[in-house]
Amino acid sequence: MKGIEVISALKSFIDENDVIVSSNGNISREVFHTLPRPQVYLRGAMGLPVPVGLGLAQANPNKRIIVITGDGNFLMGLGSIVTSAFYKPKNLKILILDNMQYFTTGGQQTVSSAINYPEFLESFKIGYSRSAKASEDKIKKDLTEFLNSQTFSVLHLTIQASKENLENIPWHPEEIAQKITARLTK
Ligand SMILES: Cc1ncc(C[n+]2csc(CCOP(=O)(O)OP(=O)(O)O)c2C)c(N)n1
Repeated sequence: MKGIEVISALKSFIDENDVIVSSNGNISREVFHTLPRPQVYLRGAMGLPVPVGLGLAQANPNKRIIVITGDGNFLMGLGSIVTSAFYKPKNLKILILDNMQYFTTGGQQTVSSAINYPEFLESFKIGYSRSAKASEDKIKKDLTEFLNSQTFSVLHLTIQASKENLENIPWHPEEIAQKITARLTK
């Protein structure tokens, strides 16, 4: 499956109690054009989706925070998975969309292939973790288990790299921050 297909499949699982944090580049664009707005679209800032998601989850225990991150972003901010696994916020869900490349900047290879994700994630005793290839016939089941587990959860899905020629997000980061703050303080 392509990343945008996985993101589209998420649509029927989320509501206004959910806040999505998307990693910079292609994934933020796909989230912007596919899911309800506003969400936390990171722009420019690489490596930050998990740390930002962790902070939001701790500060907003009544919201479910769903981080959607590329493998490049995930690996750049890797330390924060350890912190997240230590605190295990029940309302934090991390979805890694792994195309094994920095797709946004031209498809340079990441070091994702050096990681055995099932063993790596299990080693932190994360409440729920699963690593699989994203597939049409399993995606609903995978998303249901991942999102319904009443614990800190990580789902690592390998995806097919794909470009959808989506327009850039027209909102400046400050505007994104204002819109999401308004949502969170409502
Ligand atoms: C610190 C830093 N280094 C490099 C970049 C340039 N950059 C923007 S997006 C991106 C690739 C992100 O890769 P990944 O998270 O795997 O997502 P994908 O593009 O594959 O969807 C890079 C290298 C940046 N914005 N910040």
